[in-house]
Amino acid sequence: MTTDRPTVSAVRARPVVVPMRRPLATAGGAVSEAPLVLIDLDCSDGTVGRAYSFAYHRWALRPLVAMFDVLAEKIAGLPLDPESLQADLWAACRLVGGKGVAGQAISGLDMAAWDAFAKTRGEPLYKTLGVEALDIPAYNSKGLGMIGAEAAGREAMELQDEGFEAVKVRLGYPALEEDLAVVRAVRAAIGPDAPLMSDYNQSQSVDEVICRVSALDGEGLYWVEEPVHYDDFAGHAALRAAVETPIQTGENCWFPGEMAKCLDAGACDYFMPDAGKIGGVTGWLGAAKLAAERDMPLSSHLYPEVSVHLLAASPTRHWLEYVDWAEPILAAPLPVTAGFCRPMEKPGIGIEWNEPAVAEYGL
Ligand code: SMN
Ligand code: MG
Repeated sequence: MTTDRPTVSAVRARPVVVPMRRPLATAGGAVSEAPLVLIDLDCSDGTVGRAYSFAYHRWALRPLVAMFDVLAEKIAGLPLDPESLQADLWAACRLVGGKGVAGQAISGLDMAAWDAFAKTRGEPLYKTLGVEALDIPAYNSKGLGMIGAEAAGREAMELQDEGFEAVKVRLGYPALEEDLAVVRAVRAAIGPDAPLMSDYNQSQSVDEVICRVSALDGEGLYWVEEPVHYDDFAGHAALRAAVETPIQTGENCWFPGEMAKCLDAGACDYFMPDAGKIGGVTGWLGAAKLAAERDMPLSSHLYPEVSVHLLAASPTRHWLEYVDWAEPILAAPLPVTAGFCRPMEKPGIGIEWNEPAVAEYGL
């Protein structure tokens, strides 16, 4: 029992819809604005833990906020011990289940609790996790939705000009020839050596994607992400056996338990947890341990501000996905220097709200 710690006194979960500079059309659905839930976790000593949760769609904000509100009641008055708070939230959700908005709320509360905990120690999160700050290679994922070959070539250069070498392109056009044309246009724009990631957003059947990735094998893609439905692990493995391009997946796996099933099935060459679905910081630490045991390169999905700390704490760290979708409501964005990001030196994750912007975009 950790009686010397402050306790959780209240949680505020505020919905905002932040405009996106480059709306992202993916083969799994369009994201044209960033719907976020901003979490403030107040503690008895005045510390405030902050994190946000990405809701994907505006319509998903209401149930997500409601889930934050009801789960917050389960931890009010308890000591600020992030791992034991997550255990309590899991116990509360055992019958409901821990996927969907429940899983996102558990993960978001966990991130806010770790932020508060690191702040009570007066140190950045990476230090609380017992590691050093590191420069993590980042790819620019802020654009290259499904916009066609010509526009994709132009946009790829813009994305590089923002200070990155590596970029990610979304695929899954109606015909294979279009996927090929887009990849070739982007490659011609970024040069032969720049890492080029690609993402099918769960859109293909196993047979179709074997055909497509076989055709793309000679194009030098760094990885092909989520080729089929995220939990068709056997389908991922069948593709992997048939092609040479590395397979990346994981952004939709719930908590380390589902990740373990994915890895057991031999579904991927690389894995990319989403901090908002893998169980926040606590879940990520479990994912990092699993990845280390199996020598599995680990990249992040969204949430660059917290993920840069988490990758520093991951022995098999690989790439940080850089998006700027929360930037308008943050007091300061995560800096990028020549394609690398480093955890911020502020206490906790390093997230502060830009309150006038929050008021402007709040619902
Ligand atoms: C993605 C991210 C966020 C919303 C939609 C799609 C994409 C990615 O899968 O990996 O960046
Ligand atoms: Mg993806």
